[in-house]
Amino acid sequence: MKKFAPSCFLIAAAIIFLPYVACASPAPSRSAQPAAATERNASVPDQKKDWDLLAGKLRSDGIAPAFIDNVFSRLDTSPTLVPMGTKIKELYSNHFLPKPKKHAATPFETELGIPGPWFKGVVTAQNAQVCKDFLLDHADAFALAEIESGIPQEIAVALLFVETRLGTYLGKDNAFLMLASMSVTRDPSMLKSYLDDLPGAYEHLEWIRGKMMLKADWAYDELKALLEYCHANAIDPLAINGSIYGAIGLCQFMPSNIAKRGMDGNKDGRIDLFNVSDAVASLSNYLRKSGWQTDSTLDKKIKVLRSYNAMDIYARTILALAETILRLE
Ligand SMILES: [Ca+2]
Repeated sequence: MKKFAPSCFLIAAAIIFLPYVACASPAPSRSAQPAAATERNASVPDQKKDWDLLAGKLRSDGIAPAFIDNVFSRLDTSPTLVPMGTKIKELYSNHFLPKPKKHAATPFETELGIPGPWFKGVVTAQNAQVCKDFLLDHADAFALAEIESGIPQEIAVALLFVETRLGTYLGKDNAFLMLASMSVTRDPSMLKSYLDDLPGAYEHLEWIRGKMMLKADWAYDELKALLEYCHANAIDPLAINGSIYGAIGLCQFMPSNIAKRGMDGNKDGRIDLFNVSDAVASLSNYLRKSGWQTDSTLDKKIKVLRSYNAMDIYARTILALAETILRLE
């Protein structure tokens, strides 16, 4: 949830080694591109058959047939291996490869009271000022969200900054294509270009296959949620960009979270995560439902933020940036 030269970029490198991102934005890697992106973006064999099977399954699962047919008839792109390949590399590295060295706290971290690690370059006075200016520009939206959820405004704006640089970096990948591709990439034989780079990968093919099946099923459910949301709100799925794993909007929600935790912040009758009021209300509601309490311990707050994005560094960066905003003159 958090990119930019944008925060996502900051995260991108770290992400590759990070664990599965749970909810709102599995995503720091949204902008991450594998080293051999061109080669790895090779199409999945027999693409037409894959798309036809996927469209048929979606129709049989209750998505409006005419809507599905319209979307797939305009889809002129092959499935891409990037989202599944990147996810498997991340999961495999985290499970089988050596962990990074332990972080040593800097004086700045100690003084701020939020031990790192933090995403590089995010927790600065300059970024805190940008966040503060954004709070002033959208004062009503943040105030209402805080009243309704109890989530401090500096936490909400810091999360938006880490996720999408306050909406200035919303992801460059089509969310529909990413999720659809991930849902049809189910066999390790498809990921040779990724597995060749992972030490010992061919000795753990069944483990990899199991993870691929889980992630493909997860992506299919998210794809269904995305299509249901788009159909209900007359949105073209092919027009929505997002993260490499299909997270969308300023707050980088996974589509299934829109129905569960999305909020209509500006009260116009629909949830639009590309609208500041709706995004702030939604992310605040998400954190409230995850158990945020302002008087919680640091560890508890980290735990709540990690329900939004599983990376420890993600949670610490948001808390440190929020504290920096509070300390501005
Ligand atoms: Ca709205």
